[in-house]
Amino acid sequence: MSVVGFDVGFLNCYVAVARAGGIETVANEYSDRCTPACVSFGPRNRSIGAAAKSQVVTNCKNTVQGFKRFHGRAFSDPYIQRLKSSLVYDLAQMPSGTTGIKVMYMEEEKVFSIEQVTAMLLTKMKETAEHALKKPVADCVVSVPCYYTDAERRSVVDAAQIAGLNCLRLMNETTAVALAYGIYKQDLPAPEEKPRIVVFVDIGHSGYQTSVCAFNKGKLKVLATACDPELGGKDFDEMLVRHFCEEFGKKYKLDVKTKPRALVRLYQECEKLKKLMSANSSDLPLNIECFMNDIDVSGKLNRVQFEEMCAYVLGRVEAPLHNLMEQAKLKKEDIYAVEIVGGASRIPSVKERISRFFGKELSTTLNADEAVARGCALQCAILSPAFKVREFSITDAVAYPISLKWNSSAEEGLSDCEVFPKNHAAPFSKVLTFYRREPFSLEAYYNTPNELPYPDPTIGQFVIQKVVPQASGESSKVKVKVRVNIHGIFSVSSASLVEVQKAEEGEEPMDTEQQATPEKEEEKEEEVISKTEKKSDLPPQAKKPKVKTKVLELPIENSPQWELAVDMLNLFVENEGKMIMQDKLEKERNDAKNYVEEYVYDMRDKLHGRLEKFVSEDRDILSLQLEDTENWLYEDGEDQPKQQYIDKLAVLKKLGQPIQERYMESEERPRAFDDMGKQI
Ligand code: ATP
Ligand code: K
Ligand code: MG
Repeated sequence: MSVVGFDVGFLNCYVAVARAGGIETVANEYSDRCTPACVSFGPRNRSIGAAAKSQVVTNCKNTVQGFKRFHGRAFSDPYIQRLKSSLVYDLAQMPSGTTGIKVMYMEEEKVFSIEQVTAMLLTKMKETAEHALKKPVADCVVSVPCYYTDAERRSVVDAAQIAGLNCLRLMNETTAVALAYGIYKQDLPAPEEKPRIVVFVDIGHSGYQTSVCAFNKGKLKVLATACDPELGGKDFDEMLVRHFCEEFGKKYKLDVKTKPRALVRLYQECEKLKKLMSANSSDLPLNIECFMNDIDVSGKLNRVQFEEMCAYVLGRVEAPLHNLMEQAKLKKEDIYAVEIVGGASRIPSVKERISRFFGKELSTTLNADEAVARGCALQCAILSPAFKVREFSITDAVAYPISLKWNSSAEEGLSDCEVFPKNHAAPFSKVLTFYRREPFSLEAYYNTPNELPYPDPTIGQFVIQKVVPQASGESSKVKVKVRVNIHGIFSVSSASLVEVQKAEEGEEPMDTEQQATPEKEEEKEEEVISKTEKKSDLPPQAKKPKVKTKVLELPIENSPQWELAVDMLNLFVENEGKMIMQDKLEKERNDAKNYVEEYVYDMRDKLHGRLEKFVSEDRDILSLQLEDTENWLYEDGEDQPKQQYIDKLAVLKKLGQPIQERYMESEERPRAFDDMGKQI
């Protein structure tokens, strides 16, 4: 059992774990708690995280970042098509129609699905967690933006599976933040008291999310969420890049957009400048040496100018806040605190606007970068039977209203029904009752297409199979359980047919309406089942003859939109395993090479230093060998199988060993005498 939370950011990822001492954000192999969401492909291996980020400029075409928003999207999605032209790397269509990434890997052109790419990132984060916990990691909680739709969520669950993780919950980022806020609060109102209302704002690199939550002792309930999935730090970078492209065009006659490498460098420098701008209002320089065509470029900017050029972006900060308050039907006075997190929440003018909207100072009591990961780890601890945490119940909210439509009897045509309105509590199950004689199909869809971050409102098709009429020829009562599960994903989780076995004399036949009017029973998951059973009995007041019924489980054919086929998923799991192995082998090969290199430099120094007295005629042989090896490393030895390096090292050590031994002996000798002296 592992207790781990992963914040998979658009730009920055964080890993938090639970240990005896509590929740801790852990550092990667570079002692950095932030792991860049970046994967780089090379001729022999992949690099992931910080190692990949360092290749953004040198290996730009095969270094992939900014892929978080590709999940669950068709390649033909206008969002993907719009982005495609501005990306340095290539996108491609997967056989299923979803989005893939085209790179050169192992000297071959490869297309990886978005699930595979995110899995690679998760593989790295899993290793970071394993290193910290010193044991294998599987159970975890992974963050997703609260505006993610079903297809996006399913895609991330698949990615986790490809990385060998068991994702106990996909957690909305703002909800993770709310949990990190609430669980340690000792002074929350008692359960029967008026709840404490807190607004959470997370503005990261790609997206802007807000939520409003009600807190009582031991529980939190998300009342509403409102987002702008296209507003974040990157939009500010974009404005800066646009500005400097123009400026350098005029000043140096450079067309930056034609050189991907230069453009990538400009983005990096603009992001740095933007961050500096948060702390300084004076003129700040931007200098890049050898930017393009051997030209050094420079420019400068101050905060006032920056805010002017970002006026449009800043103007979009308020709309989701309005929307949020409207949905929750709350007044600004009802808000106890506004907690902000996410890197871009550090931009002074962003803070100003949010603060002005609520007419109050913002709270920054949470770690702006790590709160999401910490919240996920807390959720994992709550879900894990192996870990004791304070009781805390979390009720999330459905982001987009979900409807079902189906074909009623021939005359009636299409019927539909909203099963989960916006902000409905989640996870949640409902039972719908249909009267049918044959298998039928339900289509789930989002009924507010304008709100959706992508064009297709379809969630999926669900066919209730093996439906047969009653022995009497009447329609059968079919109970269909639909739910929004713990990941926030809609599904038809079960279906059953109520078979009337023996109707005793004088019994009324069961409802004979042909029309499928769904009858909703709003219960939290556990209770729904018992209620269903009771419902299959007749109402107690009517002293009608007893009807014996039998409940038959019905198979359901699930076809969620953009679902990754099982055989593909299995293939991806297998391939990820192979790539992990390949990376490991390549690392060992590199390590073996490094050992040779280290030995060469180390011995050469020592031959002129502390070993000098202990070399005899073997010195020249060794010196020559060291020199030869050094040359070899730069030429033929640059790229050899691991064994070659091991053999080379063995040859050198064979020559070096006797010298080292003579030195050790002489070092030991005086000490040996000392020890004897003491004994006497
Ligand atoms: P998302 O939440 O959209 O998936 P993310 O979680 O990767 O993205 P964060 O790490 O929260 O994003 O924030 C990164 C953004 O914050 C970047 O645009 C970064 O430049 C910006 N940022 C970080 N520090 C500062 C700062 N001091 N001033 C301005 N912007 C900053
Ligand atoms: K982050
Ligand atoms: Mg984030």
